[in-house]
Amino acid sequence: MTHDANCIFCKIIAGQIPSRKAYEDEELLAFHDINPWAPVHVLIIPKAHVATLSDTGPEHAAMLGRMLALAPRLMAELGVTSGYRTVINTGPDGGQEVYHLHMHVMGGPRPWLKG
Ligand code: DGP
Repeated sequence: MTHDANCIFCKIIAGQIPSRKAYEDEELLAFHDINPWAPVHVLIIPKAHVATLSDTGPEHAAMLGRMLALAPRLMAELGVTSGYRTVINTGPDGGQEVYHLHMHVMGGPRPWLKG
C-alpha cells in the first residue's frame, strides 16, 4: 500500500499520530477532525496515499464510491439525523491543506453551516 513518510494522515493511519477514530477497515479510515467546523466533523480517507482527488483515476473508482457510501452510515452511527455536508477540497485554490485525499463530513445542529 502506498505510504508517504512525510504525510500527516499516513502517520495517523500508521498510529504514529493519535486520532479519534470513527471507522476503520482494510481500505478506509475515518476520524474526527482536530479543528471541527461543525458539531460532528469527520474525515474519511483512503489508507493508500493519494495526494488529491485530481490524482485519482478509474482504478480508484471503487474506493471513492466506498468513501461516499460510508458517509451516511457514519453520520447515522454518530447520531446525525437531520443532514450533513460532504466536501473534498482539492489543490491550492480548492483550499486543500493536507495533501492526502480526504472527504470532510460535517453535521449536527446548525447554525454552523454558511452558504
Ligand atoms: P483540508 O483543508 O481539506 O486539507 O483540511 C484538512 C483538515 O485536516 C483540517 O480540517 C484539519 C484536519 N487535520 C489536520 N491535521 C490533523 C491531525 O493531526 N489530526 C486530525 N484529527 N485532523 C487534522
